[in-house]
This record gives sequence, structure tokens and C-alpha cells, in this order.
Amino acid sequence: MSTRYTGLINKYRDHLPVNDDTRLISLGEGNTPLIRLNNVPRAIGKDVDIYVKYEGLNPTGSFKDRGMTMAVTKAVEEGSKAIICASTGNTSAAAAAYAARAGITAFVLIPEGKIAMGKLAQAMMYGAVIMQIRGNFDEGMNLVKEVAEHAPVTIVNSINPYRLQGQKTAAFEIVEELGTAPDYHCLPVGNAGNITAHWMGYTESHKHGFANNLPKMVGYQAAGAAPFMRGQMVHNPETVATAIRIGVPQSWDKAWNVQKESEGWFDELTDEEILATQKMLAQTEGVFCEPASAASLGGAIRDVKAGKIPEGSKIVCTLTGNGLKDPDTAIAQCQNAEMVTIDATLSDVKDAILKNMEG
Ligand code: AN7
Repeated sequence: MSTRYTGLINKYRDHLPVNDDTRLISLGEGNTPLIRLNNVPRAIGKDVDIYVKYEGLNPTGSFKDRGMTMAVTKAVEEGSKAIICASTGNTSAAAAAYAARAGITAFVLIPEGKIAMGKLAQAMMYGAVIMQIRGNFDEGMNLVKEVAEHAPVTIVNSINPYRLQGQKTAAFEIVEELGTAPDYHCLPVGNAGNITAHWMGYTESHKHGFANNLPKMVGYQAAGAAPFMRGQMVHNPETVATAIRIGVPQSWDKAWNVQKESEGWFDELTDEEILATQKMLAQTEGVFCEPASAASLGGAIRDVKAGKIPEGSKIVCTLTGNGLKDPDTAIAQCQNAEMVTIDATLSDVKDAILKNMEG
């Protein structure tokens, strides 16, 4: 029997809404590494197990692939010839790729000038029809909902219930690897679809007896785009973490239920904290995530230090997207990087080495 990994729908088909005749639209998504951090717990001097689920290693570089394989598989099964989404970048990249794979059209609405360069390159390269709107994600989302009533397109934002079905499989993978659910699961929150999907995954794992515990779910937002902290929608969201520059979360009620049921909480981080965490993770563990993703780890570290997450805890932080998606923000943060320009001579190279070995 072949053991070739062919994507998360095939692996978890007994727990997903497909049957034997369904044509699966897959790029081998899922099965991402759960990396145990070594240097971070040591640096903060706390006895905690912190794992990062590196979703940036999905085919288009973010967790969106988990939901998109499912949403596009069902759209094709139902006869749809086109999909549409509003996006801060990653959903558009995933929609474009899976539409290409399926041989259908992807329409994507993105906020002009506010998506990371790698994500724009992806949407262009995969051949989506791109509509840059003079407006933000929330305005784009409203337009998508409206136009879907007038045009033959399937919405593949996370209001499409198949998206969350696909995304719940990240929790299945974590339970399989740890043999249990973690004590705390921390995620960045924008539309709050992913935190909702993970809770679905954990509760299903629990119901089927794969895990005998449930995690507390903790959601971290960027301070300039933190409706869950304000207790109301935010009308002009702003943050360097453009992926989560969202003021009107589409899974608002669902995420509040997750918080209550799991006995978790929401919190917020400043842009400075987000960027500092992104850089620290790259430089101390060799893991490069995008800014939004770093909110999960930055928040977890702060809550561990404060004792809100007690010592002895097992913590999983989802790193939702790959750092390569946003090279501009990365380079802008590293202006003091150890980079020198020298002549192409042995002596200059040797001098540079010796100078940088000092101390
Ligand atoms: C890297 O692509 O909403 O709370 O349009 O790209 O489930 O919305 C992206 C969201 C976290 C937030 N991290 O997840 C989009 C979009 C990254 C993201 C989130 C997003 P949700």
C-alpha cells in the first residue's frame, strides 16, 4: 500500500463532508511540523513546553490551504465555475492556487497597498482576477457578500462552512503528535475563523476519544485592530500585521462562544511587540513566520511571564503564515543586520570574519 501523503481531506475523510466519489482538489496541504521551542523557554526562565505549529509550510505558505482545499473541493462538486473572496492576502493566495488546480476562476478583492508583497505575487502568478479596492478588508467582505447574490460565484471566505471543516484538521494533527490536546492553544485572531475551527477540531477529537482533555483557547489581536478587546467592531483597523488588519470579524459570535466554552481569553499586542517577537523567534529558533503569526507566541510568552499561563503547561502557538510572504517588513526591521560591503578579496573576507568573531 502506498504511503504517499495526498493532503488532509484524504487523511481525515471520515471526519469531513466528502464521499468516495468526491473529486479532491488538493496540493498536499496539512501535515505541518509541530516544532518544540528550546531556546525561548530557557530565555524566559520558565518551565513550560511551547510548541509552534508551523502553518507557513503549507503549499501557499499559510493555514488558509487547509480550508481552501475543502471549500474548493465542495464548490467544484456543486458545479461552481468561479470562486470569490475578500482578503488581507493569504486567503487570496490560497483561493488563486486551488482555483488554478481545479481549473476554475478565482476573483479576489484586496485592499489597495495593504497586502504583503509575497501574497500579491502569489495571487498574480496563480492567475486570479485581482480587484484592488480603495477600501479595507471589511468593506471588501461586504461587497463580496452582496455580489454573490447577483453573480454565479461561490464565496470562499471563512463564512463558507467548509473552510472551518478543513481548518479543524490542524487540531487533529496536534492531538496525534502530542497524544493529548495541549493545555493552552494560542492563535492570532482576525476574522476569528481559525480559532473557531481549532476548537471544533479539539472538541471532535475529545468526543471520539483521541484526546481526553480540551485546551483553553487564547486569541491575540493587534492593538490597532482588536474588536474582541474593545467589545465592538473597529472601523479603521490599522496594524503592521496586515494579515489581521480586520475590524469586523466574521466569526464574532462563534469566537465568543469558544472563549467561554474553553475558558480562554483574548488579549492584544502592539505592533512593536509583534515585530520584536517575529525577529526573536527567527533569531533564537530559526523559525521565520509573518508578523501576524508572531502575535500568538508574543502573547503566550507575556502570559507565561505573568503567570496567567502556569509553569508545567503544554502550550501550542499557531504560526499561521510564512515569513517570506512579507519581505518588506522583514528587511525594514533588520537595517542593523550584520551586513558589510567589501571587496571580493581573500583579505577583506578574512577581516570581516575576524571582526565578527570578536567577543
Ligand atoms: C497569517 O487572508 O483573513 O482569525 O483574508 O493571514 O481565521 O481570520 C487572513 C487571516 C492570522 C487570522 N494569521 O485568522 C485573509 C485573512 C494570518 C492570516 C489570520 C490571518 P482568522
